Amino acid sequence: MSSSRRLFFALTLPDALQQQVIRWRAESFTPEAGRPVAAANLHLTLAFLGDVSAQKETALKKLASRISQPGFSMVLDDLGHWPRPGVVWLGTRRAPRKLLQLAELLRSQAARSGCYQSPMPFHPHITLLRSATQPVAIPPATPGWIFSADAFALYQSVFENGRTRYQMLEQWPLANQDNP
Ligand code: 2AM
Repeated sequence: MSSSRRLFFALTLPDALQQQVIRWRAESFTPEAGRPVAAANLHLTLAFLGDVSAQKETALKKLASRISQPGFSMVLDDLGHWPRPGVVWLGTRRAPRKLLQLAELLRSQAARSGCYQSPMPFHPHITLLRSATQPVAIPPATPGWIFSADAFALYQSVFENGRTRYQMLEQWPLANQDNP
């Protein structure tokens, strides 16, 4: 019998950036704005895969290991609120082409492997707050952090004790980093 896991490909926030973002978030939003995402759960999803069988997971890992894409940097200079899912997010006004190419590659490989693919266009973002269904005062600007991506990872979404935890299953390097 094969079990399935809820999976997604994502970029991991480096620890230093993670800490800067959560400090700024605590100063920038009131507790009523929404539920802060745990620091360790901050990530940028490249491709959400839904529930994936063990067999498909093995195939996806093999495909991911063959990806040879360059690293990139982006400026985190955009903020937004999606009231429908109730999400406040951090993103970029200038998504690097290399980021879009990596996401497209993973999304198309996932679709070809028979995984769920969101019909929504890719909008790179890091979810900062959840349950943000009421109007939120969005700060006019971010500190403009630079997010350098030199790897991508496969994560499992684990729901236990009333909490969601994202567990990294495997990570693959991106080739030599260059400018945004
Ligand atoms: P979110 O942060 O905007 O909610 C793990 O749940 C990751 O996959 C999160 O980054 C989440 O995006 C994303 N995700 C969850 N369900 C999704 C869906 N149906 N389509 C696209 N992305 C999804």
